[in-house]
Amino acid sequence: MSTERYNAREAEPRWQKIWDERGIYRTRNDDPRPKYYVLEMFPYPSGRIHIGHGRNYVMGDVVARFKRMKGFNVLHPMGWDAFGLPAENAAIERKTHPGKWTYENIATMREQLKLLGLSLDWSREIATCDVSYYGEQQRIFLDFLKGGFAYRRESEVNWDPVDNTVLANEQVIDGRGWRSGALVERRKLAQWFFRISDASEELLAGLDTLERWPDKVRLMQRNWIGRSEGLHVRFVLADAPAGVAENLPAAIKVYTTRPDTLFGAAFLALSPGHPLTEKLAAANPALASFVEECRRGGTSTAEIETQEKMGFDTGLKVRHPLGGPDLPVYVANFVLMDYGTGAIFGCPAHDQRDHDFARKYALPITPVVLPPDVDPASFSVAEAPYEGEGTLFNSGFLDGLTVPAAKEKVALRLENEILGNAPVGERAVNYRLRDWGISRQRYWGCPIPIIHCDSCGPVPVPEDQLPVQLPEDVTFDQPGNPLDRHPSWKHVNCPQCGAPARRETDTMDTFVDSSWYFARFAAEPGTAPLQKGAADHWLPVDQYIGGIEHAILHLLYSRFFIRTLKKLGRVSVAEPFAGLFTQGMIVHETYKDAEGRWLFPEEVERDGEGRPVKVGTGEPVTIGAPEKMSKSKKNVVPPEIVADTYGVDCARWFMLADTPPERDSEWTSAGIEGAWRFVQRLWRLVGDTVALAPEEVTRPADFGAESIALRRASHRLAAQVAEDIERLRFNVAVARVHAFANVFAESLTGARTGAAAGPVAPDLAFALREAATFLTAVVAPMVPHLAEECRLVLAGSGLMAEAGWPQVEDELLVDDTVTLPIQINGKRRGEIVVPKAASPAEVEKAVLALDLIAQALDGRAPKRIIVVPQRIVNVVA
Ligand code: ANZ
Ligand code: ZN
Repeated sequence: MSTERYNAREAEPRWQKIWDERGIYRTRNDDPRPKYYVLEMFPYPSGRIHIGHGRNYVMGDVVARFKRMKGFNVLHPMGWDAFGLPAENAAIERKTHPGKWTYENIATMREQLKLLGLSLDWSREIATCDVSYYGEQQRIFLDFLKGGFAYRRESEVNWDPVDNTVLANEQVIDGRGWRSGALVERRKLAQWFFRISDASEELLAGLDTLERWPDKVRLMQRNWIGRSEGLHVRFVLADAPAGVAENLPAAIKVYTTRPDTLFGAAFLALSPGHPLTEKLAAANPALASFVEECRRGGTSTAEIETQEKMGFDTGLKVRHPLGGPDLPVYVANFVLMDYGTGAIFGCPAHDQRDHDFARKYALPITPVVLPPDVDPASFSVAEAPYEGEGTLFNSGFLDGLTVPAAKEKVALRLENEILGNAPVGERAVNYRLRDWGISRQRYWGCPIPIIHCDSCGPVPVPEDQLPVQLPEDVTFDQPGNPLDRHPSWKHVNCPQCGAPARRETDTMDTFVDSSWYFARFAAEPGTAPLQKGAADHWLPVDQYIGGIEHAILHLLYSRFFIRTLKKLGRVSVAEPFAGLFTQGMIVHETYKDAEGRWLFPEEVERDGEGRPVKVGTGEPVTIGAPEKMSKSKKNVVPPEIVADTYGVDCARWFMLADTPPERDSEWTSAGIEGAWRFVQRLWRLVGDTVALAPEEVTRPADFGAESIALRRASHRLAAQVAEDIERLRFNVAVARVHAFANVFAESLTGARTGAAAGPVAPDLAFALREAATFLTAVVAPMVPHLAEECRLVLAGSGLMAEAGWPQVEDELLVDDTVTLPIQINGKRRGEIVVPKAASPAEVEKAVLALDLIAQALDGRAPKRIIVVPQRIVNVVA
């Protein structure tokens, strides 16, 4: 028996070096094997990684290694989502350059990822801030522009009036600028957009083809796109009171999904940005200042929706389209300009916002939908609106109809009513999805390749002047965009007329950078970043793995991007990710010292009585509940510490073992120690095998019962773990390995006992070596370093990293035993496992030998035993 411990600290770097030197994980596009592309969402280079970041990379790595063993040409690349605000903040705080900070972080994190033993093709590494990458992105932008998928329009931004700068949504905290603390205002600015809303329907339909995506994510995307079917209704203006404004339109068009509630309408409301509002405000200073007030506060939808409802009565009235009383027209802060028509009718009895509004402005609340089985006399909506299904009442020709039937009837009636030369009602489909504003007033991003000329307008940067590179010499000592105040960068001549002109100083949203990086990985290193042949070969990504926080925007933008590239003829695929998996997080306890300061786990130990204390000082420490690992709470574990103490294979094993991969998993020292013990056990099982059966054994013609039993277990292990990994059920795979280890250990003990009398029989030696080989192969994707070491002991040469998955013999998978229930005098008393081929006489003999029979019969012989083959055994006492 081998007593030597497995020394991960020595073995792991040694194997990593060998893999590296042999270039084992380099992928070639011309490899003839079938392709498999596995990708984890690439990281933002924020500084250092902790073990909590590692889980999705390890999961992806298991899949990559497994698919290689299964004979696929696997692409498993890594890169960096490297542009973004944190680098600028770091530049401000540390007086460094964002690029320097970013590339330094990348260097650190690359080494940390390498430590995890990931089978990545590092030759394809990219950072989105590499000029070669963002230069191609500028070409894509210009293609989008030419194809009509990009355009410029005025749109609102968050404006910090003290710092005189545009703020990103995440820089607005409780309505105030993050640095100045000033109340944020909304300002209009000309910005660039991608026309994603035109793709709403196809993005929705495409979801149905993504069968290997979690339902949850598909639902989130569906809701985000937010398709709704409703009616446009024109409300005719009554005669305006004197002095309101001149040249008013004849009617106001609203969008409603509840035309059935028209008889409950109490008011009309216009968005503060509605053209009619603007017209009215021009003649009404009080309204103008109300609109001004609405502009305060951030631009995010969440912010607009949570604000208190505010309205301004314009004095205008409209006619009710179905003959009800005239309705007042308000301007209201909760009506969005860029949804529907920017105008609504309000029905306070059946909508929460309208209810809030009606209570505030003392408008009538008339119910028109009666819930099922409710007496109209006792039904009240004074306190809360009723938003459910029911039967129409108080509604003239609609009375007695269900909500859907009433919707249909109103639609039919209004569609056929012509006013001027258009119908009063028109069916309409709306989507919540807005066009994607990509302009950011920041330095650290991909410059938008446009030149603004006073006479020619916005002009694309000509092909031969691309890429537009970011200038290096910038300062961050004052607020605002450094590109804007750079002395020379933006001053260029117009490519069309040659007159002095200005570069666009906005850069692109970093979501653009992450919308096509997976296509960049497809191209061989050193070649053009976006190549049709390469992208078509590798895309879609077969398995994409990442956090649920990216369920909506990143995935939706990437889907739009690839669809658009397809329309432009640059790729042939429509959907970028065929399979998606969202992994759970790693959580860890938090620690605080007596003063309430966070402590790192390595600063905490247990004293003699098991109480947590601070290392060195012995001060008491309070332990908090497990939370997502985060730098700010210090509940992080650096990979280096794990590698040095236990080896990264232990960390990998633990991350896969503990919980289903989609759920959060708690990192504990007990857990990682358990993983360590199991790694040692695997090593011993292999060592023990070699001690008993040191030589390669040729396959004997016949196998004894013990050998067959072990072989069955080995082959079942290989078959089942393969399926588990295919389905990403890593924890189940680990559980199977544990169970197998027990079976294997028993066989080894049996063989050792037998071996006292002489050498192990060749059939058993073969089965033992096969078991060890299978076990090594099956754990190889999860603990790749240990597997190499085991293989070396078993086979003497070759690399596990280049080995195939074990050949499973199907006949060893069929179960050849059957479990029969045993009844004594008609009552079920137990069961027995017998070979399927056993004769009734053999079954009877086996049953009689059972303790439970002897006990039940008190030593007497049974009157009769009836064996129904494959079904049941009946004993008559
Ligand atoms: C009258 C009504 C009565 C409504 C009722 C709802 C309930 P979805 O399903 O998301 O499409 N709406 C329309 N345009 C709006 C805008 N620009 N800003 C804010 N709200 C707007 O929502 C459609 C409903 O949201 C519409 O149906 C409209 O209010 C409102 F008992 O019309 B409803
Ligand atoms: Zn010009």
